[in-house]
Amino acid sequence: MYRLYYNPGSANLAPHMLLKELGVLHELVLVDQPGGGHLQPEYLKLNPNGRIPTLIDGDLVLYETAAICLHLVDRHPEAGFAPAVGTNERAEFYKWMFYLANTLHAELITYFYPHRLADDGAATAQVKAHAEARVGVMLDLIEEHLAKRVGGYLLGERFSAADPYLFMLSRWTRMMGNPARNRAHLSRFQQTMLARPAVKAAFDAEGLGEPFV
Ligand SMILES: N[C@@H](CCC(=O)N[C@@H](CS)C(=O)NCC(=O)O)C(=O)O
Repeated sequence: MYRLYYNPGSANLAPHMLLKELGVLHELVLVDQPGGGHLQPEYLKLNPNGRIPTLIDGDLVLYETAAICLHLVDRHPEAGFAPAVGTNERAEFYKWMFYLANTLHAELITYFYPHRLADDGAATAQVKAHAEARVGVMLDLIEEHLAKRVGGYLLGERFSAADPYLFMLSRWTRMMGNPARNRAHLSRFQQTMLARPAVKAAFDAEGLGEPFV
């Protein structure tokens, strides 16, 4: 049985949706992020970065969203949530997983925590505005990619573990001036994801209400 440490709607949502897609036994442990629960010694023993999520899989304690998603893919190859190792499709899958993790996710972290990169209010606002603009460019790039692909998922017709990750990140833009939903293909992608029963189950379990995206 897996155990996923979570805060509603946070970076845990991608691995959580994947667990639901896989239909495997898992329990959720709430970390009170607004109350600083992620910085308590008990949680820091699991994830010394004080970041959510962390996955427990038997003796394994794993943090980093992308690593957790890739581990779940590897543990359940029968689900086919990634193309075969050594294929061009697998390479493309890696490309999106890393792009999401170290480019879009990283920029969104800057957007949500701009005060870590600036000293005063004006500078913080500037960092946030720049991060929002850069996220917009990244969303445009993803939009162009989806427009070229038949099927609506990042890999085209094939659903993969990269899709819950993109979906989670795209919904984090919902308060921005030009959110992901303003782009036709990204909006269709979001609606396709929302129609998946596993996604609905994960939203329900985390208590996430409207607006979903
Ligand atoms: N690189 C980490 C980032 C995770 C992350 O930043 N999570 C946020 C919640 S969405 C968090 O824990 N923030 C608390 C903090 O930074 O103090 C990952 O992919 O797991």
